[in-house]
Amino acid sequence: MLEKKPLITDLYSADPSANVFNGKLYIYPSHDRDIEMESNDNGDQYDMEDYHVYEMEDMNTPPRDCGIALHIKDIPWASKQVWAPDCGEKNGKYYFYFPARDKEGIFRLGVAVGDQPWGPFKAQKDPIKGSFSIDPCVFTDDDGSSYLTFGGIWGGQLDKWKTGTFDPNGGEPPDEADAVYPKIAKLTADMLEFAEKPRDLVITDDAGKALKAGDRTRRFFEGPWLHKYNGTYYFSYSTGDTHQLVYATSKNIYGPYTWGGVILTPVLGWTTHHSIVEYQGKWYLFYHDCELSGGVNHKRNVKFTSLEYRADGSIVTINP
Ligand code: FUB
Repeated sequence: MLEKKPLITDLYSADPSANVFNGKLYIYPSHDRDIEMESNDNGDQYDMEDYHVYEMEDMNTPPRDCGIALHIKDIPWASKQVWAPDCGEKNGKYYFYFPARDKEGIFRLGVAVGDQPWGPFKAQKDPIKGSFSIDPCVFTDDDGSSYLTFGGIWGGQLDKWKTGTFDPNGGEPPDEADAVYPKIAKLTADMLEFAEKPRDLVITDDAGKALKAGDRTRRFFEGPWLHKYNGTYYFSYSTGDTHQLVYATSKNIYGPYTWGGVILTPVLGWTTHHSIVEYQGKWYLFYHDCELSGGVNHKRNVKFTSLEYRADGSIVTINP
């Protein structure tokens, strides 16, 4: 049984984005390095340099490492920290989205293009124009339009962009103010740029009020994922310092999204990050914890487990 077990055991892996291409499941994780570093709130310990892609035939066979798909030395604009990626497909080409710090130390989003789901991917010369922060998730809707949702506060810098420009002294708003919003932007037809200025993706409580910054067990922190189930959009994410994976739903891709509940209670390790995918007729949650390293925050391992919806569309909370 592979469920809830480390899937990749020869190196550390995290932030799994799982996607199905050509009838096979591909995992796009971060590749955590086996290095000694102190943890801090800036996330300096997540000092990753390359990406591997993994292919899974079925849920009983360990994934196959397809090798290095992209290395930071081949990303002209990046200086360090290639964090959580995702991959989308259009007209037989594969578009690999990733965050990295630029030469000024500001996180930007990049895209690299390949002919196969496993790469290799060739990075564009510059980051996506107007991009910032981390954790891009690409979602293609039924009409073929693709969107990026993205963002992450603290080390992910989203809270330094509240005014629309980068403020190195920015941070989370006071508890009683609205929480920092994750972002959503439609992509151009060639998948390489934003077709619009990124919009706020607002998450509300049941009464329609935007979640407050002090609502730390529910407000957005990082690791967005967007999927559709029975005609409803599900936006899911990590609450960061309260270590939960949670979701909110909407009938409109741009939101507002209404609070839904907890998907996964805290795992071993500080970060929690996920994706949700349907494969071979069942729904799965891909996530990570730090089991292999005995709890070292920046030495994580990817796992998966089954995910269930109730008849009303709500997601059954999973205990890791
Ligand atoms: O892996 C580096 C960062 O840690 C990711 O970008 C975040 O989502 C968190 O998992």
